[in-house]
Amino acid sequence: MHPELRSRLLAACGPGHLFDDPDLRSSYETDWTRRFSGKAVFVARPPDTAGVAAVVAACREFGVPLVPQGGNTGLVGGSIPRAGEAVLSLRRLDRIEDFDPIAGEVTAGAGVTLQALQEFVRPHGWDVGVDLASRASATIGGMVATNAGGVRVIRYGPMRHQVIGIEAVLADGAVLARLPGLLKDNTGYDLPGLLAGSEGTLAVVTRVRLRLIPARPARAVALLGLPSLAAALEVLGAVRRRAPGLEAAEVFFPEGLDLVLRHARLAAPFPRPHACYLLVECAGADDPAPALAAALESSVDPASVLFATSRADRDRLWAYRERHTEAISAEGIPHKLDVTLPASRLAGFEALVRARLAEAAPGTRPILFGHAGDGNLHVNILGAAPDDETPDDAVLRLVASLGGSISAEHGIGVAKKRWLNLTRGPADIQAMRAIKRALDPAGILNPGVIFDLEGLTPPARRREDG
Ligand code: 2HG
Ligand code: ZN
Repeated sequence: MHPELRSRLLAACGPGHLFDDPDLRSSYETDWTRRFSGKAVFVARPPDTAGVAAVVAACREFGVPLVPQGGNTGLVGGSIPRAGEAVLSLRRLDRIEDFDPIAGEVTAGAGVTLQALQEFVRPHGWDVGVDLASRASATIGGMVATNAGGVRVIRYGPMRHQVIGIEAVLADGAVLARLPGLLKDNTGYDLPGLLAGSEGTLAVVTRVRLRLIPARPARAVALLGLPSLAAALEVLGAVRRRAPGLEAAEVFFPEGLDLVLRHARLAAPFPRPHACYLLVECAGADDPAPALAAALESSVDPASVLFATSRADRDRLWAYRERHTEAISAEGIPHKLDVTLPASRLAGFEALVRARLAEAAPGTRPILFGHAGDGNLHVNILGAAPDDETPDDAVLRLVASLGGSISAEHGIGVAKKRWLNLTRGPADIQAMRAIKRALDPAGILNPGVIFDLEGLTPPARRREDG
């Protein structure tokens, strides 16, 4: 590293927070799937926004591209280095500030984990609108940068909908400050909305002002065993119409449940297996259990439904769904295809995708699960070599042909950029490229994520001798 760059980075990060030792770097170099990894030239961990701005400015000057990283729970290779980038870790920006218990708003540093924020606001009667299984590690900055979804999108929308203000460092080191979070503020372009979901390619999110939702401690969960996904969607329709406060509607199948039972050492939920499982959760100010039970009464066999209301019992039912990712990972390195289908095509998609995979990539094992309420299925595939894109191609083309999206909530990263044009037209891609060029002309921020930009390469490194 150029000595001047090193001294500027050291000044920005402080001792012990700039390292290029391979042992210290390694946890920043592989993503959660283990399918994507790359060497970082160094890892910089600044403590605050000024430090992030100084790192970005110095790296731009010395031509070192940066990969912003939060909790490194991404699943599309978008938060780990690929070809000579440095990792800019935001984890030290972990302050929770300016909590407003009356308006239900809070400001979180990019490195605050979702769980830490939940634990901070819940005792005050508030909650965070987005919740997901990786809550202990996923950070608010990363969740905004990827517009994370999770299990409550049907009720509260994805992360972008929670954001009312953003502070971010632009590619030249300038700080974009839109933190006050006025609910009504039509003053020019909605830059916070643009940065949410930009996957670290346009700016580095440093702080976020979030709107909170009222905590709803009265909750009821039902887990149902059903003969098909079509039957599960029918039951879900009845719950939507009749039960108040539906917050989550998740599905999984026997092949995934078997992995969870084995790896998490859990007892099977029902004495006999079912072709599809539906988990629904309702929440409200009053106990939602009676209304949920009534909504299910006429459409399900009582022997195939389990109810839970206490925290411990609900967690026990949720474990069958939430532990899918880790159980699959314990089995091998999966290909993860996170797709949305139009509601009317979701049930048919299950059989189609299994058949398409059997034909295009025989011997691979599909494991399907996901957020039935918003048409989002996670097609995990085991048994394919990490660099064999045959199964990915087969699934994503099928999804596009059915009018779906090739990325529901995980982003494009590097994993899906090859297929961006399946569901985004030329004018759309052209506009996105123009935005990238305008905001990051030197290509310093997460290059190679979402798309490759010809002619937009980081500036030549300053020579070692300066
Ligand atoms: C979930 O819904 C996450 O649990 C992870 O989005 C999905 O592992 C996956 O494919
Ligand atoms: Zn998900």
